[in-house]
Amino acid sequence: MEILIATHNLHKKEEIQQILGSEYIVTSLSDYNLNDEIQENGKTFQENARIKAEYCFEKTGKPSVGDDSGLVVEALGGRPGILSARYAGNHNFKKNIEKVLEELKDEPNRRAYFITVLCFKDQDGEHYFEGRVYGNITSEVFGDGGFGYDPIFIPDEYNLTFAQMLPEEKNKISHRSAALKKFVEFLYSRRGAL
Ligand code: ITT
Repeated sequence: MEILIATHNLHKKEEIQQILGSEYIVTSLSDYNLNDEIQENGKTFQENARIKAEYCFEKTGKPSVGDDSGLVVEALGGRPGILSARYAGNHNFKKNIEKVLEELKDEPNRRAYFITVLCFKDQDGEHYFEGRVYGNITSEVFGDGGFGYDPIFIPDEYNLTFAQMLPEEKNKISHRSAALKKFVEFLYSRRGAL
């Protein structure tokens, strides 16, 4: 069975292929030359994930997955949230981190979580899968691995930021892998029921 992922990011495609295993063929927007800028103008992670999945399904008719992720900071009323990628500058990780640290200056409540929402869409409808990882925001940057807000996020029960961990260590506990695992369980249980 083929599953089309609404991304041009080859790392995302590979990660999903690894988790789904060889019984599934994972394709991405690049495989279909779909180069339109998808307007992620939803108000929630769910809406943005659905917009991406619907775009792929309408263009190709293939079972499709859209995803949206971000960092939710309690003391900031949930920001940067769905604005995570462009909080201070579009995909400018350094500026985005600086803005969060500045806003949290003198703020004792450092609680936050990363979230991923996946939307799977096929001819039978839509299904959503959510993964979260809870932790705390540091007061300065630590580590240079990963991407995005990794250098300022320490997951619960660890002493290191995501950016100080090996990629495989992060992937084991990440919001993205938690959502993907739920999606795989759904695919397997659905296959069992057929
Ligand atoms: P595509 O939509 O092109 O796939 P994106 O950067 O928008 O790329 P996401 O929706 O997954 O990707 O994530 C949105 C932003 O949330 C991302 O740019 C980061 O700033 C932040 N983010 C998401 N997952 C993260 C992670 O694992 N570590 C650090 N930051 C993350």
